[in-house]
Amino acid sequence: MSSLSDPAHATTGGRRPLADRTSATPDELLDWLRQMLLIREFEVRTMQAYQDKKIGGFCHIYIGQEAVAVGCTAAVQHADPIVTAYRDHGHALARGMDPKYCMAEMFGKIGGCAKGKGGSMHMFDKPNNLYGGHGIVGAQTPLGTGLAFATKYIDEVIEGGKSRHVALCFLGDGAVNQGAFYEAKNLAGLFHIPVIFIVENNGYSMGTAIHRGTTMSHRLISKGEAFGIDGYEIEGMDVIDVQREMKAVADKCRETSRPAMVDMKTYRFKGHSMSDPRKYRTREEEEVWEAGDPITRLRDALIEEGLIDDAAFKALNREVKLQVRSSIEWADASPEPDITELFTDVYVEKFGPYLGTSMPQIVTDQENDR
Ligand SMILES: Cc1ncc(C[n+]2csc(CCOP(=O)(O)OP(=O)(O)O)c2C)c(N)n1
Ligand SMILES: [Mg+2]
Repeated sequence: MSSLSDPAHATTGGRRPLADRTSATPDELLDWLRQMLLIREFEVRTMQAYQDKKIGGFCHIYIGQEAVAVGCTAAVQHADPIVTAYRDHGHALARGMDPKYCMAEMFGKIGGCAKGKGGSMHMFDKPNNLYGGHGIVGAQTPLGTGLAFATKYIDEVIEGGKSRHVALCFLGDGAVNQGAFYEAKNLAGLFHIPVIFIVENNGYSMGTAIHRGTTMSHRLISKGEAFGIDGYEIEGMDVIDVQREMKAVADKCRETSRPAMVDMKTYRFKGHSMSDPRKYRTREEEEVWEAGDPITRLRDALIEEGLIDDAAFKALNREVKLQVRSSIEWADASPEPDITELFTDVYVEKFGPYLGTSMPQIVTDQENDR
């Protein structure tokens, strides 16, 4: 097991032939590269737009962590729900949100995915089964358990079949200390709920290094084991490894209808939010991680295998730059929400079709033990 201060952490992997490391097709691999480039370019332009005061409020950049959102999303089905925290632009784009809806949301425009009323921390995309974007640290973890419970309920009780979904619930390493997370894990373990808690362990919560704020920080998965939740440690800087290992985790959870917890080692290359002088970490540490840039890794692996050349890489880069540029133009042109929007989407007026149906007969561990 490597640790955050271990340089090998940022530079291992990537040298074995691709055929030994992945069953992904060349088209899939190229798509992962395109998605990571899109997230990177989107975030660079987001920072510029923030400086230009087109974006207000809190804004957290995902640069450095691209392999996590792209690899995890590629490891599951589109119908499997996803929920995440406030560093959420990457998850939205990896899930398939058109960047123009994401950009307009940050610009506070009606064309945004939440009509411009949520902002950077609240990307929401029901058609793509993305249930936020949440600003309160750890608040999404009970929602993750709830989303997985809902899929299990529909699969088993409403449709009378076998549970066949998993939910991905992303959280930061700071969120593992929130009380809500312990309740979410308890119910997931007790009721056999197929939620995968993916801790995007970038080593810091704002300016606090993980070992200063968290017990057992060298073995985070022990915090799931106490609830009967299987744990996995995955190096999160290489999208090929992330997708392969996450697929194995997800396949097992789907098959057994059990939760899992993943300690996903990663690093944010930028500050916590838009104004952060990063005095709590050294430039040397940053350089070690930057040397393991997930985009460079995949690009080099694909070049080595002859799947792309330098010209093709540049063309891909140009394509995403144009896409992001047009998303900014679209967001600029989108009107602001009308004042009447203040009162819409606040309360649910009509409940869904399942209200009033009976609770599922889920057998708990205790009952099994009798
Ligand atoms: C309940 C709560 N407490 C405090 C905050 C302020 N806050 C915002 S982000 C953050 C750090 C969380 O770090 P981590 O979970 O590691 O996520 P990362 O920013 O590294 O992605 C804190 C304390 C908050 N948003 N919610
Ligand atoms: Mg963190």
